Amino acid sequence: MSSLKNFWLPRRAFLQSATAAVLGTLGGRSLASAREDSEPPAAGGSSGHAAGAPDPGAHDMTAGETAYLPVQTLDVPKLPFEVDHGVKVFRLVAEPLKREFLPTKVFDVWGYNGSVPGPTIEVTEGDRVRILFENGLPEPTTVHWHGLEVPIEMDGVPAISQPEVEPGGRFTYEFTLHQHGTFFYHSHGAMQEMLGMLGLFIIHPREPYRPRVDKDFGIVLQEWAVLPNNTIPNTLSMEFNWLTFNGKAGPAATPMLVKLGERVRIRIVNIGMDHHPIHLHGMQFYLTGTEGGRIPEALWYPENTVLVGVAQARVIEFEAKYPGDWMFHCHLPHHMMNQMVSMVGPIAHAGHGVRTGGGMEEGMGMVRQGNALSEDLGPTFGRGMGMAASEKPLSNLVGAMAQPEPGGHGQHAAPADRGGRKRVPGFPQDMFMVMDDEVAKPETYGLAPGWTGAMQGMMTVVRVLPEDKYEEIMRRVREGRVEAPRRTPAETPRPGPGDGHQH
Ligand SMILES: [Cu+2]
Repeated sequence: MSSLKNFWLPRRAFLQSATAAVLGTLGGRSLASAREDSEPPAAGGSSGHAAGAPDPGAHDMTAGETAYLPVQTLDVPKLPFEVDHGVKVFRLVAEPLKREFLPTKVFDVWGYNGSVPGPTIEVTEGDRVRILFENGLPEPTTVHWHGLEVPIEMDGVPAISQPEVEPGGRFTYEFTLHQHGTFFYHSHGAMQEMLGMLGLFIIHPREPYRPRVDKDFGIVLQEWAVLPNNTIPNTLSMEFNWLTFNGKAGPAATPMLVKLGERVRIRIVNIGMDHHPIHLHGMQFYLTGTEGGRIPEALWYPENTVLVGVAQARVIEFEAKYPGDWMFHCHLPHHMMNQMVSMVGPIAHAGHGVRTGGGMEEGMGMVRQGNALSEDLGPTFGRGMGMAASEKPLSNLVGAMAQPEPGGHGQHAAPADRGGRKRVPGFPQDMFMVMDDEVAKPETYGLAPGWTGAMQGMMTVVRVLPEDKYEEIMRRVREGRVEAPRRTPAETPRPGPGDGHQH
C-alpha cells in the first residue's frame, strides 16, 4: 500500500513536501501568528503528521505564491503538488487500504493515497490544476469534483463524461478554478463513496475572507456499517454503527487547538447516507459558507447546531471567547456511539456473540434466503422487534444473566441496585469506556481524566486554551510528546494495543 502511495511521486515534490513539514514544525514563527494572511507551504502543505499536529504553514513564502492560512485537516494529510509551467500538478491514487477508526479497530476501506478520507487538495482561486489520477482499485472508477464548475470532459462521471478508468489505468484531469470555498472530490460510484472514497478540495479566495480567522479546520463526516468481528463496511446497509470525523471515531479524533480570543473557522462536509446535526458547546457560531462558497455577511445567522446534509458543505465561524474543552459533535444519538449493535431482539448479545438465528452475512444485509424485512431478519437491520423470530428475543441482559448483586446494599441503595441492576428492563444503555492512554497524543494533554468515556462516534473537542496552556501544548505538538500514562500503581492496566500510545 505504501509503495503504491508514493511510487510515482517525483523526488522533488517529495523533498519539498518534507521540507515544508520540517519548516512547519520547527519554523521560528509563532504558531499563533499564523493568520489568514500567512503563506502556504511551497509544496502545498505538509504530507500530514502521524500525531495529527496542526499544520500551521509557519515558514517563509515562495515568491509569487498567493497568501492564505492553510486549513488544518486533522488526521488527514494534504496532497502535495509540484508546479509545471504554472500548473499545480497533483498525483491522486485510488486504492484499498486499512484505516484505524479507534485503537485496535482497523477496517478495510477504499480511499486515496493511503488515506480515508482522501488527502486534502488545497489551492487558490484562479489556479490551474492538473490531477494525474491512477486507479489502484480492483474495479473501474472515476473522480468527480463536487461543486466545481469544470468542462464536461473533466466532470468525472463514468460513461457520461469520460470512459471508466480501468484497474491500473490512468486519467488526467485538468481545469482552472474560478470559484472559492469548501468543495470535495469523490468517486461517482455510490458504493465506492460508501467505502470511503472522498476528500476535501479547499479553494482559498484570492483575497482572504474578512473578518480574518486565526484557525481554519476541515472535517469530513463519514458513516460505516461494520458488525463486530468484521472489517469490511457493508455499503448496502442503512444502519450505521461507526461514525467518523476525518476517518477517526471519538475519542481518537485529534482535538482542535485554539487560543483564547482567536477567530475560528470549521468547514464540514458530508457525502454519506445520513444527515448530521453538528453541535458546538459553549459558543454560538455563524453560518458563513455552504458548498456553494462564501455567504455574504449580511446573510449570516447565529446557530449552535448546523445540519450538514448529504452532498453539502457547511462552514461556521466563531470567536473563541470562553476557555474550556468544548464538545463538537453530531447530535444524532446513534452517531454518538461506537460499534453499536442491537441490545434488543434476535441480534442481542447476551454473551453469545452477535446474532442468533442468522449468520454474519444475513446480519449485514447479504440475505441469501428469506426477506430482509421479515420478523426473522428485520431486527438485524433495526427494522421490527423480532417478536416472531425463529429464536426467542434475547433482550438486554435481563433474565439468564440477571443475578442479585453479591452483598446487596439493602433498602438505602439506589433503586437500580436493589435486587441487581441487571434486572432493570433496558439495562444496560450508555456505557462509559475510558481509553485515555490508548488515544493519548500531544493534543490531548491536560484533558480531564476519563475524558474519553464521554466521547464516541462523531465527537471531538475544540480546546479553547489560555495563552500559557496553549503554548505549552503547541510545544508538545511540535516535539511530538505524549504525556506519561496517568494510571496509579493500584490501577489495573486496561487491555490495549502495545503500550497504548500513538507516536
Ligand atoms: Cu450524525
